[in-house]
Amino acid sequence: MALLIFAAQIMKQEPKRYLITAALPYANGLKHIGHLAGAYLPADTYVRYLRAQKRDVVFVCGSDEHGTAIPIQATKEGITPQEMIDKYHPIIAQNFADLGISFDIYHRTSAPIHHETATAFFEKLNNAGELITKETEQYFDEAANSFLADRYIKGTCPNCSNPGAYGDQCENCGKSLSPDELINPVSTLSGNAPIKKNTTHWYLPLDKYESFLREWIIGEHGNDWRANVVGQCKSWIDGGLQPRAVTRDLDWGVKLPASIQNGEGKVLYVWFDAPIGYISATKQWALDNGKDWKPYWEDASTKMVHFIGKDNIVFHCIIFPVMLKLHGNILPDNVPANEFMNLEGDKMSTSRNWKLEMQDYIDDFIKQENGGSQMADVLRYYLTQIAPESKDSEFTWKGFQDANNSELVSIFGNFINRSLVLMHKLCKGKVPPLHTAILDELDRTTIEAISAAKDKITNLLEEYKFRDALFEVINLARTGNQYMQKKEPWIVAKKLRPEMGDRSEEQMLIDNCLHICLQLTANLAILINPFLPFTAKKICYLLKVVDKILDWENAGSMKLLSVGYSLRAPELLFRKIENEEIEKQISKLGIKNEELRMGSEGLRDTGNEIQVQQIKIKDEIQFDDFAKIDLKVGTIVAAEKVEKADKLLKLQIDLGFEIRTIVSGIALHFKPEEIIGKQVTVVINLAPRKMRGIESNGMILMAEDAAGKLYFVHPSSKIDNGSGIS
Ligand code: B3M
Ligand code: ZN
Repeated sequence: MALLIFAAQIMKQEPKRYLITAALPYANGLKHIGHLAGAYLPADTYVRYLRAQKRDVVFVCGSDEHGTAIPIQATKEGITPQEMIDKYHPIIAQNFADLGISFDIYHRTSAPIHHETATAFFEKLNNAGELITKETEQYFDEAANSFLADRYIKGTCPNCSNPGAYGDQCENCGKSLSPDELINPVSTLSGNAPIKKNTTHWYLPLDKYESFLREWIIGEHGNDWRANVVGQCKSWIDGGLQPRAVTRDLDWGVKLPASIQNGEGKVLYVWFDAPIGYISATKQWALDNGKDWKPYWEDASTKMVHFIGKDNIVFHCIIFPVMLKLHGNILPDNVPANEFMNLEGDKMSTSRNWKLEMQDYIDDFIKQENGGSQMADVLRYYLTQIAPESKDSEFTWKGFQDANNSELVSIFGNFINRSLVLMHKLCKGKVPPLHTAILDELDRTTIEAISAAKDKITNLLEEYKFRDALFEVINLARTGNQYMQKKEPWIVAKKLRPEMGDRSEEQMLIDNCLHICLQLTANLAILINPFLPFTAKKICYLLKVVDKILDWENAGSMKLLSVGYSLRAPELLFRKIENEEIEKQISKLGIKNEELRMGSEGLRDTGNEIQVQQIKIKDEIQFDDFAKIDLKVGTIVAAEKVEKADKLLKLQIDLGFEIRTIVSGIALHFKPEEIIGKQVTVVINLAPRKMRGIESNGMILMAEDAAGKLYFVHPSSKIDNGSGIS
């Protein structure tokens, strides 16, 4: 009993230091706002809050540069894996910086310190007998003379029937897979069905740790971790854990140490080495800053939190914790994983090009500002407001515009702007005094609302409820607006009698109102700072106070601005977002889909016009690849515009044996009525795809001339619908 109480006391103690990690993105392409909203933005918000609390915190992230995702994408781009990671690592790092993601280090898993750390980790576990080796049959591509690890093998997902699932994961339903689970597996190297061949690998015997994991996750953290995280872990554990291979037959990755027998030609499984990347990043950060990295990973008084997306839960809650436990490290205190964020009615996806990349947003909104970062904060605001904390959420451009125009501009920005304008007009540009003798009920409740908001926001941030916390900040600004609206200092000013000077009751009422509004403004700077850091800085500038004021302990104070202090002339914190800007973004999504449909980089929106660039010749294919495409003649029997998508037409195509719905990106080129009756060539066995909520079942072929004009491809004379083309 005494021991229990003691343990509870230890648990309540404030951690001595914090180690915050955000999932290491693969350096194989640009990252989209779904990634940003999933892991990086909530992590950054939390870290900024901790820093404002003056806690000892290190925030680590970096590029994940191993795994089959890297060489596969490099082959597609016609470059080496090394060239690819060297290309994307700095771009992704800069994108994060432009959006205010304040990592203490953005490291790389290709760094020598990481290779050393990961090999030493493996060696320690292996030497201690914690790993087992097994010889098993694995898929092998004879034509390519290569084992088919992870993404080198594709097939149908046993869970959701997605025909393009990878050997390690289905990107459609998020299920983590092993190659053996795929239905109809195919090598992505040659397109052939693979054979099985014997090979030896090292395994982490997860089955031995089922009861430890159950006790730790469900027993210890069943109430303080998010329900979706606990739920996913529980179903994994209930399903029975199997030993998990932690090595691969590949040449790209962290090589097995020379001391390991039969380790030649093998590398660590990417999901073994990548989370160790958090450790090597901490080591590098410590080296760069003259610190000791060890307590962050070894001392129980460290609070470690992993911010990730839901597809990474099993790795961070089951596999990595077992590795950490066996290696003698601390375990995470929480893993606040987010669900997915959809975009305009459809799942965000890199492979289908349905996404908004950070880079696109930066180019279109932030670079336009000439050095300002107001628009970075607008994105941060909207993404936090719709954060998929408990269920999938949806980014829409209309929602983005509304969040900016009706909340940031009309509530938050408006309150601060009015406070400054009126202070300049009615209080000679100086912070007016507070006349306590005449404070009324409304003044008092408004003052109380400030410290109440601080308490609520603090508690919500401690519980990783960023959406709700941000709502409370805006609510405080709303309270400020209502207060000012009720006090109407501009009306009171009309009753001012000049002969009374500053001592008239009217002036004192005005003073009190603006004193409270200005102190509230300073409080808003502190409370908004973790979410919208650029805005917080701008408020400090307007109030002529140093950033030090943003320390969290200052929130709730009514003495942040000294009486008589002169403030800067007001400047708008946020600008209105116009309909045209939003429409342009929506139609860009249409163009992106069209690019994909054309299978080339042919079309690019350059802002004012659509330009045609040279079409690349794609890689050579075998006849068998071509023969997989089923082409048939059909006739367009109905066509209509797709709502809110300038580029898309919804077509009904008569194929003789059935009428198909196909969504096609040709609306800029043809009016619906002029194409009815036209014969077209249809790819009829293309996997169905949703566009704007409409399922498209195939694709029509189009030819494009040098000027970008489109033409239907059809037989030289009308023939029966359903006729084959080969
Ligand atoms: N690179 C997968 C991903 O980007 C993987 C995360 C590693 S975290 C250690 O979602
Ligand atoms: Zn699936």
